[in-house]
Amino acid sequence: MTAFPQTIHFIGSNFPRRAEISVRDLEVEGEIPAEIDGAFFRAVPDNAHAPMFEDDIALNADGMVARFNIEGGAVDFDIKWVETERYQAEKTARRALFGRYRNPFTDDPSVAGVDRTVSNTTPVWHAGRLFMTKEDGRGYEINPHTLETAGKWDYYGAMKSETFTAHPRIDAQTGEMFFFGYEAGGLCSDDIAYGIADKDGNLISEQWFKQPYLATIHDFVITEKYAIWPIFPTTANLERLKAGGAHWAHEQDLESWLAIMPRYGKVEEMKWIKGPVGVSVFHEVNAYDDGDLVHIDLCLTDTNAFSFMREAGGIHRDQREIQGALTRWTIDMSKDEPVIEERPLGPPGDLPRLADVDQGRPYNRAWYLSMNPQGGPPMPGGPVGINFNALMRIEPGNGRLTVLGVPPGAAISEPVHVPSSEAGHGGWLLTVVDVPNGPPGAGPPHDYASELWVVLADEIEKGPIAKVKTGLALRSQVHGSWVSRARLDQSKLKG
Ligand code: V55
Ligand code: FE
Repeated sequence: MTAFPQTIHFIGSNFPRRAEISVRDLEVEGEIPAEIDGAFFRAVPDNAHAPMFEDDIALNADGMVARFNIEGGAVDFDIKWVETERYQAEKTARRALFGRYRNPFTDDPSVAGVDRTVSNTTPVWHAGRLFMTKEDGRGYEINPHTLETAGKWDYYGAMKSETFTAHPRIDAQTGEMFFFGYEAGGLCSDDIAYGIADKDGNLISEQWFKQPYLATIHDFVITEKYAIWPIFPTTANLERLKAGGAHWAHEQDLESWLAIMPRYGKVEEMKWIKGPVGVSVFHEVNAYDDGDLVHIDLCLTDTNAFSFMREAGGIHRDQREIQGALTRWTIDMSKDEPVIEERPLGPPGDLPRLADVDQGRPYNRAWYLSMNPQGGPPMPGGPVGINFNALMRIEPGNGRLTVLGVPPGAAISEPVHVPSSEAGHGGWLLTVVDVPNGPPGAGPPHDYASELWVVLADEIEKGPIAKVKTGLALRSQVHGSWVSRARLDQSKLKG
């Protein structure tokens, strides 16, 4: 194909942009507090080439790394391709050579054995290095100053896992990064690798264990005592892949699992706890210890939220009929056979964020995206195909909920939290809002304008205190990360 399909994966804010851009001194409406000094890195899937197959999906697009650099109230914007092995092979050929999402059996024979990962999911900062990650491969290191790709990261050969999650968890007090890879032993292996990197970025442990079925494990959680993998029944199947089919299919009749072990312990100490049947979670908010109790807060839905993962499992349900809630699972680890107690915490939604210092510890606020039914028809785009249109702040202790609305028909993407050093100040959120109405008569992708909103993290209902006008209609972000100036200045790679 040389033309792009006209499906939800390629229209609205998923319209291919395919451009590396640098813009200095974006227009700022209002004033950005001087303490907001650093970089907001964003993972943006985009298509370097039209896909090989008409039914291609947004999760399969090449990774781009974008950055809003904020300094002295001024904002610069940059976006560049992550130059993966796959990107380079296709660049040379001037066309797509890799076929369906996570299915190498659909590739052009010329790229057999070439690493397929696209690094399109999360920018991760740890120990002075920036990585672009996707769960089907290893991360690629990016120079945070130039956005150039430095190469694949394997801890100087120490890491054996072939995959690295897009959702590692960093303990802000110890500086350690806890992470895992699933399908760690290669395509459709049932191995999970659990790794810890110390505050200086050295791999200090890697242990492997097996999962009960071949699930997609997008995220996990840590507490001060435990590492925990919630496992949901969206499964892979090698025979289906060989037949050219989907990597993932949701299995509505299969139970979920919690795998829990001491975070510095041995995988032999793992406890397996059975959970509800058929449910799905992509992102956990947080988890923490409360005496012998462990609370795990999740963005739970009653089936898989991605239509193509449902349909591959023979589940035909309208996107708008999917039920869910921000949900707390509590287990009592003093019991020989702990069970999951479940209660709702808040309205449905996804893309949760936490202040870095709250990771794995008792916390009293979090933010996530949701759908406001009064917000007008949602803008198409994003990984699922429909964008969120509301940002929520929740206090999990008491259920207090506040909402940041956006203009009718606008889309909002996952925020980052910027802490303040002022006592009692909750810091800020930065989030990209895509506002309908581009220049008169302009067609896609110029029919909306992307703005970076600066919001008081504890008073989101008051609306933005500053808006940065990019003058562009940006393609949908997946996840983002905030990196302070102090950290950027101490980066391992220099500008
Ligand atoms: C997700 C995103 C992915 C992926 C698997 O948000 C799951 C969930 C952007 O890529 O490959
Ligand atoms: Fe994610």
